[in-house]
Amino acid sequence: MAKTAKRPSGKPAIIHDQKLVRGNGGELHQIVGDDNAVLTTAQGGLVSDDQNSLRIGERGPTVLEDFHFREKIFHFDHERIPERVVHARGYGAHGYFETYDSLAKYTRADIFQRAGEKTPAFVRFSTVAGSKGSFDLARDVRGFAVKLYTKEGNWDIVGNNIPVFFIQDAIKFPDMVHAVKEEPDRAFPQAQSAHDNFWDFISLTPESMHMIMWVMSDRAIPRSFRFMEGFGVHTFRFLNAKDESTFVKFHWKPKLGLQSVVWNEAVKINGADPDFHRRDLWQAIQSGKFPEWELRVQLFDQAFADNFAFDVLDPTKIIPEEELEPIPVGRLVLDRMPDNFFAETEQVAFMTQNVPPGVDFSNDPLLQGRNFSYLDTQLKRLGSANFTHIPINAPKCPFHHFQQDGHMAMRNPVGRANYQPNSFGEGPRESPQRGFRSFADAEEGQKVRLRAESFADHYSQARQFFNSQTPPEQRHIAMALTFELSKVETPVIRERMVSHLLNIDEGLGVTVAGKLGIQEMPKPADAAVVPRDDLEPSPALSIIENGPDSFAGRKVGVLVGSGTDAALLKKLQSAIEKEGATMEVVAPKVGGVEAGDGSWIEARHMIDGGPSVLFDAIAVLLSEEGADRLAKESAARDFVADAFAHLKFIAFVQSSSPLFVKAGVATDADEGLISLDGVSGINAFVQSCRRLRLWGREPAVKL
Ligand code: HDE
Repeated sequence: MAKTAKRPSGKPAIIHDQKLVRGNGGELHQIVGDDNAVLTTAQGGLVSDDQNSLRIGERGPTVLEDFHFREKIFHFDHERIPERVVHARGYGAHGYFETYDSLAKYTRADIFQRAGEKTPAFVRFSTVAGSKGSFDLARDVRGFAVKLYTKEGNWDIVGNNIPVFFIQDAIKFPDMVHAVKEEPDRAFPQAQSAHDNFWDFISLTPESMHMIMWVMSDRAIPRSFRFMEGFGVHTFRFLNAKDESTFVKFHWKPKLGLQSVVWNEAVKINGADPDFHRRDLWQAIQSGKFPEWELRVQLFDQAFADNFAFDVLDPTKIIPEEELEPIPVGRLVLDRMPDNFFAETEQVAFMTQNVPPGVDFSNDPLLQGRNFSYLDTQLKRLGSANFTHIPINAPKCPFHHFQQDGHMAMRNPVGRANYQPNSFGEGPRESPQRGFRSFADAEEGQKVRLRAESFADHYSQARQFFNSQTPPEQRHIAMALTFELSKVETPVIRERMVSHLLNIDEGLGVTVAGKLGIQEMPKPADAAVVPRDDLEPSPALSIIENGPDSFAGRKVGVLVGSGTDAALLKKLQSAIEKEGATMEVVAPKVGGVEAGDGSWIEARHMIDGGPSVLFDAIAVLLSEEGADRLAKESAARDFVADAFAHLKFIAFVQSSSPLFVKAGVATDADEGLISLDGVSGINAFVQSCRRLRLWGREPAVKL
């Protein structure tokens, strides 16, 4: 008999007699926490004792016939599947894509035919180099993989938060990944590119220079998944009903704008909360603040491609947004966490070759290689050719094929004919009209192993990227390079890298060489093509230039102690929440503190567990007595000193001064310190916070 129950998400679902619940995606989950259920084996056998294995006498050996123990340990021993060879650490969420307007002129893909059409989606964000248990704020590229369950099959846009890549040909991918991962003889460093092998490979691979500029920029340390862009990277094709082709590049733009952390902050976040990005996404979705991105497409024809300064098939190049404006075509909203991390986020299988009719590939050699790799890797990881039987990977549209059997087959064809054509009138049959058709491009040429000459310019767009950054961002690139290369123990590798930097920007090369203490300046690297200096800066490439002028989605940490002004705290909280931001209280004890008016203030963190790196701005609301006490605690002093060093806006009441004095931060140091003692203090603080950081402070703190 079936009955209904509350799922964890609060939605009613059917429970079968087997105590299984069906998730929104069709997944079957066991119910845990049902008081009336009797524990069983996986075979359904009722268990009488799960605390003691079966043994001969109280102190004797365990017997082989203990099938319950055997099954339990057997299953536990096999819980792990191989982690992804790259992008092992990831976090996913469900949502939907909503189409703005029909794009029928360009593509016959069903998803783009009707305005307002909603398509279910699953997105997985990831770091690349670290293993599954590494930390979130590694300096790294972020994966941005989107699975769209369209009515004509799954479409995966398996992108990154950076629009270019390290290499031009997929055949170099294993070398590149080996080089960035931990060194094989010592198994460190993990989740870090700051080591000899990586920079050795990079310095011997000039085509990676444009990507290196991006990875050394703050793009590689995003504030959270919600504040980063996504890119399809390669040039794809749209095909319309007449099979006419338009080239297309995909860009995801976060509604909340771009934001990153600073490096010193990243290092500390990794210690304070290695799950910083996961927790951020979890909290945003659980509190109903659904993250959103707009899909924009750069559309162009063959004539544009022929006239563009670089080869549109080269994945180390962008088409600047100022040169070809991306057109908004829809929005992606993430509104539901998976019910089970393993079932969904870990088992989801993204594949670049999953495209619906109306979307097609270009000849980008990286994309061509990826189309081969992603199927292979799923078999390795998920262990069976039937990985599409796992609900997260199954299409949500009707599907009919004759594939059968194999390990863990969950669905098999019924009926007699398991082939076609057949004489029994049993379908399915192919449809030349509705089915996928490739663009009938005319291809000819000799079979060669050659890199196109049009791929040979490795420095010009790296220079353009650097020139498009604001001064703080340029400083960060120089400091990131210095940090990374300072971890390289082989001097010749450091020098070789500097020789490339000189081709990108002489000042950058000289600065980095100076900071590394290189005595004799190397010559600029030989360049196959002389780097161009006529490319216009592209403001779209700067994070700071694309700040949101809004504090929505951000978080303020407020330090309180005994005697704090509760009324002021309340007013501050409502002003912060009015901005669409959130507030968390940090106190000496997590149980909270007694306010000046005798009321009780609940805390979210104790001071050691709530350092200011977890927040976008802070407020310090201490009574004089509270400030005197906390001035003796290094965690409290760091709370203030770090917020100042990380260029955050800091609100305070004058009675907190003793703590500021001990933290070495003058309350009148700059406009980023805002007193809440006056009537307009709260307003001034909240308005300043919209700027996210006070970049003007940076020279004073030398980040
Ligand atoms: Fe991947 N990549 N990749 N990659 N990639 C994988 O597939 C590969 C590349 C990207 O959240 C693997 O399922 C090759 C570019 C993301 O599950 C594997 C090449 C871009 C994810 C693989 C590339 C990406 C992967 C490992 C060079 C940005 C995580 C596990 C030609 C456009 C997807 C897996 C997820 C994962 C191969 C380069 C993005 C081995 C051969 C360029 C976001 O198949």
